[in-house]
Amino acid sequence: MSTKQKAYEIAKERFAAYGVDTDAAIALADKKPISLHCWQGDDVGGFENPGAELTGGIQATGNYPGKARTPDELRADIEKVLSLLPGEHKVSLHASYLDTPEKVDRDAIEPKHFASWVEWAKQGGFGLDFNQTFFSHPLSGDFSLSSADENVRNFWIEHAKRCRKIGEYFGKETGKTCVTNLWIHDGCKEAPIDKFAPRERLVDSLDKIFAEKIDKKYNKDTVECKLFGIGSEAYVTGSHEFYMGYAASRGILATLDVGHFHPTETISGKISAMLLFVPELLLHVSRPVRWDSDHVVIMDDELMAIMNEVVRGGIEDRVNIGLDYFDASINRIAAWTIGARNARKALLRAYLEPVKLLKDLENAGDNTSVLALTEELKSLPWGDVWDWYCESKNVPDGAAWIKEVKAYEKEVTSKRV
Ligand code: RNT
Ligand code: ZN
Repeated sequence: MSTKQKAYEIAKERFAAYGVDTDAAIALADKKPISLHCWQGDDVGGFENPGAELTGGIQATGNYPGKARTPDELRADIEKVLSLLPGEHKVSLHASYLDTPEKVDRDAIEPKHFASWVEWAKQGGFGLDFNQTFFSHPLSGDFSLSSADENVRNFWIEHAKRCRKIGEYFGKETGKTCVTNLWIHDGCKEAPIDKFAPRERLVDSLDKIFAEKIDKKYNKDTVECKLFGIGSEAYVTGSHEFYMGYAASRGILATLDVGHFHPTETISGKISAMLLFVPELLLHVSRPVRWDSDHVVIMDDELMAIMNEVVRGGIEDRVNIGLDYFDASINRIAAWTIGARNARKALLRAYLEPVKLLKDLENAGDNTSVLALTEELKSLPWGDVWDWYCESKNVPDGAAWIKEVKAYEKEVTSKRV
């Protein structure tokens, strides 16, 4: 028996004392898909124009060498990351990551431009998620779907409609539902006098985009709100209230990004309220440091609180988990791996909580015991359960995976110049 297995056997007994079945917790944490965001691999660059500037009020800082330059390189990098992660995954693509030798503008993209991604996903046995790309384009401007310029607005409406069809194609081909996320950067540096007009235009654009019914078995639509961005500090058309109302009234999904709220506002606190009014959520698991900085996800209080909410609420089937951050200052494969492992680790930890026991105590009005117990649970050996989970899936532990990433850097990414 390996050291990790021995430690696991002890941990198993410790958790059993609280009525927690660690084997069952591992199985549940393992099967919930986490969507890996393709854009960590190349600083949100995409493959339309090499070297194009990232716009839309988001920024990837750092110039660590070795970012992926082609779809093949990006796929190889993601495969490396996947080999270092336990559990089910999906891969989330942006429209700007199309794979075609032709020049195809955003209002002309078709499923065929993503065929190589689909073949790859089928081979890997994982699903794909999708995102319309409104930023980093000559027509992005300050406003896209809420633009006063009808030509600009129509261009983006067409783009968004096409993306839904690509999402449908992903769903049909992979056999796994695609979640297509719509985020626009629209907003301004100073508060406009007329705050209604852009929002009225956005409602109109969205209604046009979502007019075509697509089978939810293949594609589900979600809209992502935001508080501010660089250059849109004072006004964002697609605010939280805007999309909350829109998603609830249209019966579509809403996306909650950890970094899109005031610094003391948490998305973990919003999940139970939102799910009473929207059918499902997409979470953009990220880490904001003072602003929407998209730092690598670490094992912080909010990550644990998010996963606890998902498990305590028994809402796994209505919460889609995706990652969204981009750090170009450290090895990108490591950045991906750290965040994705942490998300899974926090999920496993949440499944190791004696939820029923805590709820019973709460319902009996024994808040003293609830607080005492939740604090005691923090030091149970959940790390031993995680380590055994990884070992049992042949996934390397910390020290070992870092070595693998370093070897890959030496052999592959450092040669990309
Ligand atoms: C931006 C949003 C959005 C993007 C990605 C690249 O603030 O969070 O989700 O990060 O689409
Ligand atoms: Zn996001």
